[in-house]
Amino acid sequence: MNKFTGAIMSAAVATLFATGAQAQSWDMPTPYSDAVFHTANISQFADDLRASTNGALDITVHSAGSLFKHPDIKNAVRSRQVQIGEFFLSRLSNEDAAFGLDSLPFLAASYDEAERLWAAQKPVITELLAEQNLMPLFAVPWPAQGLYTNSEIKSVADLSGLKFRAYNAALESFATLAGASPTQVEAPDIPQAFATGQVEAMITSPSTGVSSKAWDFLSYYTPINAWVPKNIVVVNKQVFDALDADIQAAILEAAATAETRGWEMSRAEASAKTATMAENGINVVEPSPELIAGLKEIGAQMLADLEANASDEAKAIIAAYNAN
Ligand code: PCA
Repeated sequence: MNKFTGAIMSAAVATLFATGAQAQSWDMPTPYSDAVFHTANISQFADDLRASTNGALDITVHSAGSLFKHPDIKNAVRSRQVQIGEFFLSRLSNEDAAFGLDSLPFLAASYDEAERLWAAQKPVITELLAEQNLMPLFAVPWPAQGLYTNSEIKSVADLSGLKFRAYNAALESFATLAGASPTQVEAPDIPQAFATGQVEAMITSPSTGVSSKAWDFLSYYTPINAWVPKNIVVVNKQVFDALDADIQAAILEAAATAETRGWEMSRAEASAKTATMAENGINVVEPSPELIAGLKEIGAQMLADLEANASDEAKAIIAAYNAN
């Protein structure tokens, strides 16, 4: 091949791979296992984008904390070690209470309330995350959080002294106010933490009860339905801003679809996974009015503490939420 035809061929190859030349391979760490609906939703999001961009954006999902541990995912996206990632939104409550409002007991306890809370949170959180060069793409709730124990819990007093698994600061406060002793344990480590006696009770969704096979180490589930916390997917803003407009549009479209699909999946999970637990021998016991009244007192205390110390942003979200 002479120089001339070589040059023509290179040009042809360059044209042929015009899309390929800009093809992006992204890594996406997530905290939860493949058995969890959030992970299924995110895999579908990645598939949708591979299809809608003709392969120009190829996202590899690294589930269950396999690439980065949950506490490190946000900073991995921030520092561009990865382009995109998922985490439990209320983990960031130590940065600003605005991030943690979906984990306050009985502030927003149904899906409809959770939707209204997210509408109030989203603009504020978008601004706060932009300060860290992060951009939210979509947020999806877990089913309402219920109580898992080894004996029937009739009032808050029955929680006293229990070694309690926690997943964020709000749940730690909640357990402490109930007289229990909280320990932070990531979702994939739940079976191990119960097996070794590190913890003996927890509050989480029926989804996580089933994915961790709660029936192997717990016998009662009390659907107190106290809050509806969310996972959020964020992309590095600098990475996003550098993309071609058509890829950006494809991402925003797939994200909107994933948010709608995720909320639907979550709603369907709540009853289906509670039924799975019952089938596997867990006693599903409706909470007594006394238990709920005691838990609501704790929630009111936590809200009062939060309002005494919270940022103006967090207070504005609560005001906007209550005004609707
Ligand atoms: N499952 C996750 C977060 C909330 C939930 O329902 C967990 O238990 O870690």
